[in-house]
Amino acid sequence: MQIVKIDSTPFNGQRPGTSGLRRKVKIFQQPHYLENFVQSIFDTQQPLIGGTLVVGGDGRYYNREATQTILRMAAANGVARAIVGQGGLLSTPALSHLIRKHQAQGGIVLSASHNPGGPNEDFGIKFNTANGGPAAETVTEAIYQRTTEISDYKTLDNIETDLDHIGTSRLSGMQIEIIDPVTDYAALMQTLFDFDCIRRLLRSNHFSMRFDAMHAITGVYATHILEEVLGAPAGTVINRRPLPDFGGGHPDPNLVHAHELVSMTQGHNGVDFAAASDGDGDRNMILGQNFFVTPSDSLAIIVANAHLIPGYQKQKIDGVARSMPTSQAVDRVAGKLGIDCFETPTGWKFFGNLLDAGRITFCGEESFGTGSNHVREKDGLWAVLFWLNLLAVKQQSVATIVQDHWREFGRNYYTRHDYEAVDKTAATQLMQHLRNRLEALPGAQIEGHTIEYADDFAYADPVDNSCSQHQGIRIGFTDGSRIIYRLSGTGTQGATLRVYLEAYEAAPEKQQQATASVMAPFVSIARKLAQIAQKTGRDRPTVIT
Ligand code: G16
Repeated sequence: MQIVKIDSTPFNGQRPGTSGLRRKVKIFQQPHYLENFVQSIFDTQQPLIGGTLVVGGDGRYYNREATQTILRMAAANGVARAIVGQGGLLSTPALSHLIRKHQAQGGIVLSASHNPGGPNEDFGIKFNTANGGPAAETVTEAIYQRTTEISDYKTLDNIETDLDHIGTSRLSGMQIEIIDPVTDYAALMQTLFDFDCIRRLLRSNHFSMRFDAMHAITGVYATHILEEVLGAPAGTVINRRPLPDFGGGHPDPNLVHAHELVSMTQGHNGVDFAAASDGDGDRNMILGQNFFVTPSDSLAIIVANAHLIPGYQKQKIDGVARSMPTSQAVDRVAGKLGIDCFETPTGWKFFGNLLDAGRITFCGEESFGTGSNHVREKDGLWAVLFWLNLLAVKQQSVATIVQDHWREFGRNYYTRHDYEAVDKTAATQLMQHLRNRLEALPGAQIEGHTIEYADDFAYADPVDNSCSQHQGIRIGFTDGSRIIYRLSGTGTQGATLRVYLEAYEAAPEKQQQATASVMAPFVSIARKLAQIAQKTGRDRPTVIT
């Protein structure tokens, strides 16, 4: 096995977005494209040399080829030990756990998350640091800078690793351990939740559930944990087989893309509980019979009920954090518990420092992400198990738990409108137009609502004092409602404008209205304020969640 140095030249645009570098598969398949990015990781992350690297992905098209490329390059660059999920598979939270468990120096996640997969769809690569979490902006920026000046990369002469058999082998000087992707993660879940209690619920004749793996990575994890360990009836996990193109679907657990699952919850015979996860297993959607739990509410309810769950009974709840566009429901819970509540920019990487410093125990985002200090990624199945444990303890329906929560804390009605594949220049101009108006907005009255504040969100990390600017436009009204505008950092086509809308209702008798009708006035204000139709040519959003 010979180490070879291959000449290369930089590619434009290898700056990671909200969560790693996501591009069309065809772009990644260009000679040297993936290699340049991987070499830039090794060139800038010195502890990996002589250290341990964890590698795995969500099984999407190009996962295996990329795994082989990374292993050859890791060996050629002097990594001492690589831990790889069997078949090149690892869910994102499981990979985070493995980094922490083995005190690895980092990990590489191969995923474009909820984006579709296949030869004409998306692929992605993300570097996680030794804490198990997505690399901070300073790290991703250093990797990006390196991609702009790279002139060669190191690899091994064409050699393939057997990814399918569990065991240890050597590749040049590097030890490769192929491990079962599920075992360690399942063991971690068992330390947090009352499996006996959940088992009784799942085996009861009065309870029915479905989990939709959307032909993505959690099929493997959910089948083992829910059906084999917890005894849920066979068939509880649907779309369980991970496929390179996710069966042609969009592995995004929301009301639009998980419609098959949603229909199973509807009507008198609808299942009592349903949940779905995304491509790489870090997102979750929670449903009850005829009931959808918004991710923002789910976070608030998890925090409010943590004392009922074994893994969190034992620890003090340090604080919570939510991304800025996530509803303020959790703020109210934090207020009542007397704990800190941090508002961070969109992107799980912003929770890392707070978790590492013990400032927060739970965190979450409106984008179907919830997690805790057990790993440094959001964790789809963890959220599902949390809810199952809660249902088992409370012996109430999902709807009752949520509605009781609203009665106690008030309800934050919430919706998000996405305008996808918008012309990039038009989207940038729209944001700039809003920025230009910010100073004039406070005090203005629009359609009967008074604007209290308007700003361009900036975040100063309380742990390392790093500052992140331009993280979205926030417009807050005197009645507690908000409109947020942001451009997505995960799309691969044009720009995606996200408009997040939230309205607070304290009165229980007004908490049962349809979200669309409560939000309608704010949708109208949001469109007018940003001149969405004029600037983007779109008179309606592509996706409403
Ligand atoms: C990623 C990030 C999340 C973020 C989401 C949406 O999730 O990890 O923190 O909320 O993207 O980001 P954006 O609004 O910029 O598209 P995932 O599940 O795609 O890795």
